[in-house]
Amino acid sequence: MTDTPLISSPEHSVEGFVREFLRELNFTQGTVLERASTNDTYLALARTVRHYLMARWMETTTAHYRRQPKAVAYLSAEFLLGRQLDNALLAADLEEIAAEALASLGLDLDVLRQAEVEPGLGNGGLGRLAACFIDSLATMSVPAIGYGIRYEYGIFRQTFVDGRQFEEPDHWLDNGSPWEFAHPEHEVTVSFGGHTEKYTEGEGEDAVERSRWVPGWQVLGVPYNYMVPGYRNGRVNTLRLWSARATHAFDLKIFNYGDYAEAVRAQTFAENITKVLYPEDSTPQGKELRLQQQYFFVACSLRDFIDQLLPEGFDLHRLHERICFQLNDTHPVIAVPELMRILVDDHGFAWDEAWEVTRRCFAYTCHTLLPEALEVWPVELLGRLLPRHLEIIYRINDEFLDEVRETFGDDELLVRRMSIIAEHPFRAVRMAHLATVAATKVNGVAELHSQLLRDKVLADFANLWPDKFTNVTNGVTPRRFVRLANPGLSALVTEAIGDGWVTDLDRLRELEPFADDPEFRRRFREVKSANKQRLVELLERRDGITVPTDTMLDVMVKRLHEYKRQTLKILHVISLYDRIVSGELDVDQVVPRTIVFGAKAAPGYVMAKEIIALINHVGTVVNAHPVASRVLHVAFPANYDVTVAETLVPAADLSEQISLAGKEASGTGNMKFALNGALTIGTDDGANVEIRQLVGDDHFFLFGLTEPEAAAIAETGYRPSAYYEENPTLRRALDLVAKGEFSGGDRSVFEPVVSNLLGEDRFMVLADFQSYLDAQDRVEAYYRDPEAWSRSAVLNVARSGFFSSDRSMRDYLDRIWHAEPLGD
Ligand code: B1H
Repeated sequence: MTDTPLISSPEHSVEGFVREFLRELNFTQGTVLERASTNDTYLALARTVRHYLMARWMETTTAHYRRQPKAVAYLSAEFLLGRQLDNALLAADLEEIAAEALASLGLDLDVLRQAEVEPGLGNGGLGRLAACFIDSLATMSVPAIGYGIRYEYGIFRQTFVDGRQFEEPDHWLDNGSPWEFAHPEHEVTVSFGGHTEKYTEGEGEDAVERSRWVPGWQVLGVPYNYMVPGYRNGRVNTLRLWSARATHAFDLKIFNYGDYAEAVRAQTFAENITKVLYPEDSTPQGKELRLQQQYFFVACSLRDFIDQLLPEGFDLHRLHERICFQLNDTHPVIAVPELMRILVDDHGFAWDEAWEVTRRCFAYTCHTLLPEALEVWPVELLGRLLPRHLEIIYRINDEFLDEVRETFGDDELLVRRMSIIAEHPFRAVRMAHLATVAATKVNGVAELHSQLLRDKVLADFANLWPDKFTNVTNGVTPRRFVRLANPGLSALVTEAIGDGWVTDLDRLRELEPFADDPEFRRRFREVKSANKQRLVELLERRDGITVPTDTMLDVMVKRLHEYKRQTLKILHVISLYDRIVSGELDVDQVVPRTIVFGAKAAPGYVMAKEIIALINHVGTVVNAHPVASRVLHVAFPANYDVTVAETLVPAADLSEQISLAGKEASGTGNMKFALNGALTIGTDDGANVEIRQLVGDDHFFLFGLTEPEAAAIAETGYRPSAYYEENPTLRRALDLVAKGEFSGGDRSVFEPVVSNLLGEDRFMVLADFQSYLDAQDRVEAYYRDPEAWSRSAVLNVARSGFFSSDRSMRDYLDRIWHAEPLGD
């Protein structure tokens, strides 16, 4: 790398900003202010902001290359970034300058903000976590790079037709994508298919048998770089997302045969690899294209790190001194055999030597407990797509099982349980086992989750290698989810304790005394109520939904999954409705609530889609009822995304975190709500456990079975119908659904939902129903006392600093990566 001086950033002033903006509008966008569309001005604005970060980006990149510190590569099939403009303005300290500069030109920053289409390159918590983590790493000056996939279509756009979910493609790139930098000159070739062959290397005494891969077809990976700006610290890290292209050789050959149509088809085939994000959250489907995606981005990323980021001639025996590849769930685990292949086949390492290096370069984060969520790849498929990798996996497994036998003796049941290869119902590679065998560390994402991993899901492995297992509780970035999303609260907090909390969230503790200050509480309530007003306006503008202002805002937003139990929430609504309509509850005695749902269902998840329809239909009936609608309102805006979350979370009073204990690995929405001063109603699950410990029992509404209780019931045989028979309130609520109250009298519509609850109810909704209703009664009583409620809300804010993703990153650095921030 040369020492050419960097061009300095544009002047940090209103005049400087105006000049740069107009230059962009005129010379890059090719238009004049008078004729510019909103999209033109948005693009010019984005590029202007980009320029302010550019010099820092180049400096950071150069410093990493020169100093070669130990770095972290976060490998993730998803990065759910959310909008970029606001975050970039904040990081570069340009919010006020930009607003003023634009105003001087007759433009409104708020309007331009809304022109940005968010990149929805993730499903939910796992993808958003990756985005929070790279934000924190940049803010903490840690040398880090994110590697992932540039999907041409992100998570689908959800619409409702007659209350049912329909999916439409997400055209996020259509209006141009000002935050990315394509580098086709750094394209990487990725191979697939073909076969392996044995050959002998050397002669006589020195002869060694080796295997090599003769691939069948190849594609190119083109890197797209995204800036990951640290918060006002002069650092900008990189997120590198890969896009697939056809190789020129491939189509040229076909062109030469004169088959133009076939050549174009080949191109489409290659480019399909990064066409679309698989919209499964928690339940991966074993689709061939998905394995192609996984190998594609991992192969590109390893090649990139080794060939581009390491100095020439670097001794790969020392690779672990320079990098830790963090595996975000099993999606990138094919990187393990890929690194072995690179070392053994491309660099001539002996097997043991290569394994020694490989097992020191990876760490694995598990994000689930559901057995159906543990990825497996049929051997048949893996062998067809990646024959050399399958060979390598077999050998890793053979040696691993030898170690198991050495340690535990010939316990064949144990060996079968631990094997990387499953035999039933078909021969398949268990990616979680492969990851666990290869990783230096395996972590869960909340204390309870990590404990259950050690005790249940990966217990045999924890026996073998107790020190391999650790916990890092998830976190969320306070920049996006407090500072940007909640300007009112941010200003109030900063006035009270200064602005150090933005990068040191533990300092929120200093707010504790303010919880007892009536004036502070009054202002806190004012902020909450202004945030509700913002939400009401958003729902009106975005969805044409009218909701009342100044009611208790009760929010459940997350992917639709049976284990998360949106059905429990809707049964509560139905029960309230039933008791109001029947006169059992005096409507004047009920605390008015607005219940907001946001949830996408995986397109093939039939039951989840039925539940969405049920929520929408209940909403329609409740909202139209002359009496019930005085105190109850249900809103279900379609296409919940990061952008909506940013307005919804700060407005919430009550956060619904009601999964069956032992099923939600962590949750991160729960943290966002607590940090924004919502009280949680929740089970003893995932990170709820830690939230409750920190904020205190008096400021958290706990209900439901504990994990050991639920496990014991499952063990002895769970009979949901018993709860139905014994509990008249529950019976009435379910009967209303069954007899068609919410489906125009048609009993067949929601029959599958009802019979599932009465027959199987895998996640014990009925068992927790009464306990949930009782907790909701406590919520209602408490909410009547605004002073007590807002005191608890302030304490939630003050005591939730632990849930900063900066703290998560510190834990990863100390417990797993053993890397350090880059000094000046
Ligand atoms: C989480 C996933 C997930 N766990 C498969 N597992 C996917 C699994 O595309 N796929 O196939 C996508 C996502 N996502 C979530 O991770 C957990 O359910 C949450 O509890 C947790 O907070 C989040 C982040 O750790």
